[in-house]
Amino acid sequence: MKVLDAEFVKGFMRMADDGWNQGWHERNGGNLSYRMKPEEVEEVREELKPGEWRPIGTSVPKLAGEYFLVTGSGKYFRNVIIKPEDSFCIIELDDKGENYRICWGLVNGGRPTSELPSHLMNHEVKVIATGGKHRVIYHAHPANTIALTFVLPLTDEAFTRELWEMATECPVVFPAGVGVVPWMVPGGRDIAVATSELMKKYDVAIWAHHGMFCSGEDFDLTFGLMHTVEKSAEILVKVRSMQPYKRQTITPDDFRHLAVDFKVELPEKFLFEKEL
Ligand code: 2HA
Ligand code: ZN
Repeated sequence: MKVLDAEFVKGFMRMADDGWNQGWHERNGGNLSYRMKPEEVEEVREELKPGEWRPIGTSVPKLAGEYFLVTGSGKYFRNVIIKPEDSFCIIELDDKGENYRICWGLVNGGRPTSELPSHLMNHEVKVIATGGKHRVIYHAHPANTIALTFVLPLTDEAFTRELWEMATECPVVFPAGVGVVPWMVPGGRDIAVATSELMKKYDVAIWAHHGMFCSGEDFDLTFGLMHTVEKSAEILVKVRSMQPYKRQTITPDDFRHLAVDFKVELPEKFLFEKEL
């Protein structure tokens, strides 16, 4: 089968285009990766033409030999649906998880996303944490979430609690909470290590003054997670723009009752007493 006819590739392209339409991908902002299933590799095998091995910039031994769909460095999400073979690629990892080679795509040259170390280290952590269920890692620049990194304390507790309070579905959609990475230079191993540490506990990591990473089982769940967090952030931005404090909100006991009815575990460390 042709790569562009495969269902998982169509899902990848649709998600990239959805992100573009949300306004989360100015210029070449953001990146997306998908860990392919063995049967999906076989489905498109006829079109795979391995190039030269190149270093990943970190080591992900648990992902040795795996194949990924990844957006290209410097490529625009806006162009994914009209120039797919120029905008993303399929890469294969070597048997140590230290090098990759491009097997399809990026026909006009280029390399995978500058955030490849963060993507692959997050994938590795999630393979272990979810027994291989999670396959999608998504990075975007949603404006409201970024805005909050200028006004809230840069702690997992502050962000989780505020985001949970702004929409009742939030604690059900991300019951483990969200992690926060302080400002760091993007693109390298250090920020990848910091992010993947948080991904051991959470499916969402917020990069201060930069954007967000989400992990999920499939394109719908991962896009939906980013969308839910960003919508909640938008509501908080609106509320804070009207007045500095909330008049009323969802209380710690409300969350405890919700947890029982919706059968989710909400860590007590996020249910502290605080000002509105
Ligand atoms: O330009 O978003 O973090 C791609 C990015 C880098
Ligand atoms: Zn970014």
